This record gives sequence, structure tokens and C-alpha cells, in this order.
Amino acid sequence: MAHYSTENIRTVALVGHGASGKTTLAEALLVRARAIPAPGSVERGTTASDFDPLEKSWQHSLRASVLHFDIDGTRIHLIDTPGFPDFIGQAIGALDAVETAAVVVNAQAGIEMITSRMMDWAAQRKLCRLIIVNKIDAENVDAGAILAAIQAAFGKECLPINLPADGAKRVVDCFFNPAGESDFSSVAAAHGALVDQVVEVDEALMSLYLEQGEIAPEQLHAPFEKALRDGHLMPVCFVSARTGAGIAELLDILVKLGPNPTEGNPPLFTKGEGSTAVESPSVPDPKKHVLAHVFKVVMDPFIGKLGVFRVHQGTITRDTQLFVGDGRKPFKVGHLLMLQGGKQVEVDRAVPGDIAAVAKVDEIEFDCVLHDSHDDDQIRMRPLEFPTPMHGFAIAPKKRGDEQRISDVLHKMIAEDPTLTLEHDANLNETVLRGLGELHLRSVFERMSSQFKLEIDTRPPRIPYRETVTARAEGHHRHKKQTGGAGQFGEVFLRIEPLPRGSGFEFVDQVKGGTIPNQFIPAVQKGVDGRFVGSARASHRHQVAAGRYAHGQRPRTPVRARRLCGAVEGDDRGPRGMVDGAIALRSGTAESAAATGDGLRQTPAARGRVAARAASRQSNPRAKRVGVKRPRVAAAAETPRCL
Ligand SMILES: Nc1nc2c(ncn2[C@@H]2O[C@H](COP(=O)(O)OP(=O)(O)O)[C@@H](O)[C@H]2O)c(=O)[nH]1
Ligand SMILES: [Mg+2]
Repeated sequence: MAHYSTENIRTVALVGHGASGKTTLAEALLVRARAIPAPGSVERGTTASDFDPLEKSWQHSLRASVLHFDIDGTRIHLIDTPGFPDFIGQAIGALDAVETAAVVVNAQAGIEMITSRMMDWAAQRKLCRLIIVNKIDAENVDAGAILAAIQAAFGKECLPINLPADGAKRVVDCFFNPAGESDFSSVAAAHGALVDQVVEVDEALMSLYLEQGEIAPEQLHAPFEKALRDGHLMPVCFVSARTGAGIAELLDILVKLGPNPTEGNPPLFTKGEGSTAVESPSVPDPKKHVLAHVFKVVMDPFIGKLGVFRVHQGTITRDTQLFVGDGRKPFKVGHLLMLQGGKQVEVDRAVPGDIAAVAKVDEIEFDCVLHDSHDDDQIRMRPLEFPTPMHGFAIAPKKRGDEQRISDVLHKMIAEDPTLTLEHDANLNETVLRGLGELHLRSVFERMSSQFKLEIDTRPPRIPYRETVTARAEGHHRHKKQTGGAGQFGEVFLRIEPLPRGSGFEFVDQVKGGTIPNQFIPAVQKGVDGRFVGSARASHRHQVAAGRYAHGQRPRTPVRARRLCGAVEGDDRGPRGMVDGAIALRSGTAESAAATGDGLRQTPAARGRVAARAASRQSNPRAKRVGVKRPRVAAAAETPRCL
């Protein structure tokens, strides 16, 4: 494979709303550069970038796909990304691997939601932006109106670098060409506007321009790159990925004007931890220490874990020893790969600007930094802001025994996708997978079923309502069993009270004089706990104030401490309350629970019944009596067989 120096490398991410034609455009570029013999189609599932079986059946991209091709002595690394909001995590991740974000706009649909968001995200990562208006061949397309809409939405810095001509059958260049015919506007005016915009970033050139009235294109190169870097210029070009109009011109723009790794803004590396972290930009010098950033992880069913990275500094060869983040143990690169969609090509080196991959390195994770010196252990890429996964499904295996495999597979998928999370709620005993939308999660479930032969049941997650005690109360229960054999007797007095929110659950043993023997106290606590199983508890305190205990002659007959305490029955006037997130609701009576809606009504009222009668200890004659009365029979040493 031919070697390219950093100056001859371009890195471009095709981003934009779904169905704007990014995958088809990638195909057209690959064909034009002779990297593939003929264009595939999204509908037939034959494109280089939508190679995954699910992408083929759904007929749109689900993951970022890394491609490369060589043209006119230049290597172009191209990343085709998905554009539907559910899969946008993959597109955001790709931004850290490139100098240029090529935002593809559908000429039929105009500016869409992801178009605008991608323009913003690319600006936040300080990328050079190129706007590609695709589908100019389609019916009812008004390219002039699209250009005006782009300028209205993203500013006057969006200037056409070419214009459709001959009824959108071709495009005419406006940067190198000072005049020509086009379908709308005027080439000369577009040329003048571009030059005016570019010279604005260089005062000396501006004076020369004012003097001479024209500047040679070679003199404009450096200020053109600066204007791109500063967001002072966002060139707009027109193409039809279907007919091929504008494809050669787009390649020309990338080769002649696209920023190489030394011309783009430096990557957003930082060194250090937390607030002490300082910016630490890499230098795209092949002779320096290696710094590469993993922007994508693929769990390939055949070759295992693949870490896809962009080299920002230094040269990686097969023999390079690399550290992963602050890991102590290096790994040897061995097979260095470049990707062409689902295919891998082995290469012998990667220089700053190259996008390459290594297989089977377990330590590699999404967003880690690979380097060859412990001095760089603390270098990280400034974190990307991914949308929060909000859409969740509670999942459970269809077949018993699949739990472990499902967990393994899901963890692999989460390693690939920063917008997937898995949570287990111990209180509800529920595992919830969250993603960016239903389609996103459905793609995960389909992949699990087709690729890993794992079937799962899904349902909407339950809301973990939290119950709490809202007022102080006391309760009492007497257990008496005299039928058959030894008699049993037990009595307990329990006080409950709220604690400040967040301070948890306290159990206080205030039994005096051993009226409940010590060895039964843990069982009493378990009994109290048992009343709250199935619902998360907010903060409250239980105090066992006093009790009486007795059982008959046969010491092995257990007194069920759970019944002693846990069965303390209150009534519906008891002080119960529920806390759901930030909203606290009182649910003292069945009527009020019903009035507050379904979620509340579903919560079993019994759970809150530990709270007992609001009668105070003083007003309870039995409570007073218990404090002084000794048990009839001394406690026998035994472990209660409760719970
Ligand atoms: N008429 C026309 N259709 C196109 C063009 N480019 C793509 N398409 C169609 O638009 C649809 C979406 O294309 P695709 O490449 O999957 O878009 P992506 O989601 O941005 O990758 C497909 O049916 C393509 O055949 C084009 O230049 N002209
Ligand atoms: Mg696509």
C-alpha cells in the first residue's frame, strides 16, 4: 500500500440528517476514486458502508463506517455516519477523528433537525465545516432557495464554492473560476464573495487585494484554511450522488482545499485530572511520540474487538508498543488495519491523519488514548456531549439460563455504543436497557436475536416509587398461639418516625431489661425490613421500644419473630407516604391514592403498613404495662426460624 505523508491526508466525516444521501455519496466518491468498481445501492444493500446485515435490511446506516481511498496523490479517510436521531451517537463519536465535517443537506427536504445539530456539534469540536447539498437531480428542487435557507440558518459565512449548471446536470466551480454560466446566481458574484470572505482573515492580503483587484488562487490557500479553521467560511457545494454531478468537483475541493491534519484546528486533548487539566494539543509530526484516539469500538463477530483510532501524533507500525490510557502494560500492535466498511486491509504504518484499527486488545475502550510513553498517561480527549439515553425497556430472557449470555452480549454492545446504558434496579429486581429511542433499542434486540440467537422479553420499565414514613407513630402486636403442644406468646411495641431525606434507614433497639431476648432482635429487624420488600425505601427510623416474649416448655418451637413485628397491623389512617424522585406524595387513604393516578394505585398499600396506629405510648395502657411486666417464661437460647 502506498505511503502518504501527513500533508497528503484528508479526513472527512459525512454527517447530516438521515436519507440526505450520505451513504450513496460515499459510494459515488469511492467509485470516482476507483476504490470500488461500481456503485452499490442502499436499497439493494450493496454499499461499502452499510455492510451490516441489519443496515441492509433496514436500508439505512446504523453505525459509523470507516472508508478510505486515494486520489490525485492524496489519501482521503471518509467516515459515513448514520443520520437518524436514534443513532446519532455514532455520528457524534466520529467528529473527533476528522478535520472536516461535511454536512450533507437533502436538496429535496432542506434543512432538517440533524443538519442544524451537526453544524453545532462540529463547531463545538472546532472542525472545519463543508456543506454539501445533495440530490440536486431530484424533482422540484430549488437549489437557489436551499442556498438562501442555508445562509439564513447558518450565516453569511456559507458561500457557494460551486453552483449547479445545465439544469443540475453538472456544477461549475466558483473558486478557481472567476466567471461562467450557472443555473442561478452568478459565478462571478460567487467568486467575488468567496475571495472577499477569505482575504478578510489576512490584513496584508486584504490590502493587496484592494490594490490589485484580484489575487492568485495559490496566495489564497493559507487564508482559505484559516477561514475554514475559524468558521469564517463554510463553503457550500452541490452534488448529485445518483447522477454523479459535482462528484469530481467535490473530490477536487477535498484534495486542493480540504484542510490536511496540519491545517485543521488541533485536537482537543487535555492533560491532567479534573479542574487541574490543561489543554495539551498534539502536533501532527510523525517523528514525535505516538498519540492516537479511539473514536470507535467494534465487536466484530469474526475478528473480535476492534479498536478504531485516529493517529494525531507520531507513527504507528506493527512493532510499536502502545499503552492504553494510564494502563501500565503495553501491547504490541502486530496487525495494523485500515478499514473499508466491513473489510480490513493490513498496512505497515499509520502517520498523523491516518485512521487505522487494531484487533483483540481487551483494554481498548471507546474514547481511550493510545500512546507510547508513560509521560502521556494523563492525556485525554475533551469529552463529547452525547444525548442522554432516555428511552428504556425492561428486559428479561425468554429462556431461563440465558441471563449470563444476555448480560455479556449487552455489555459488548454498550462498549460499542456510548448512547446505550444498562441499569439494574435491585428494589424492583428489574434490568432496564436505555437508548435514544425505540428504533435504537429495537436495533439492539434484533442484533441480539439474529447475531447471537438470544431472545428477550421487553416491557415498559416500572416506576420505582419510593415509600417513606411521613409522621411519627407507634404500633403494637400481640402473637398468641395456644392450640396443640406448647403455647406461644409474643408481644412487641414499635415506634416509627421519619428521618431527614437521604439519611437512610435506622433500626434502634430500645428494649430494656431483655423483654425481647437479644438473639431475636435481628429477626425483628428483618421482619420490619420485610414489610418494605419490593419498594425502595426513603429515610426512616424504626425503634423497637419494648416487647414481651414467651414460649412454652418445648424450647425448639420457634416464635416467629417476623409475625411478632412485621405483622404489626396499622390501619389506613396510618402515616404513610410515597416519594417518587423529587415529588413527595402523601397517600394516607385509599381514596387519595386512587385520586393521584395509576402508578400510585398500583403500589400495594400493605407495604406501608408498618406504620401503625397513631396512638401514643402514653395513651396505650398496654404499653405502660409491658415496660414493667416480666415475661412469664424465661427465654430459651435458640435461633428463631423466621424469614
Ligand atoms: N434522486 C436522488 N436520490 C438520492 C441521491 N442520493 C441518495 N439518494 C437516495 O436517497 C435515499 C437515501 O440515501 P442514503 O444514501 O441511504 O442516505 P443517508 O441516510 O444519508 O445515508 C436512497 O433511496 C438513495 O437512493 C441523489 O443524489 N439523488
Ligand atoms: Mg447512510
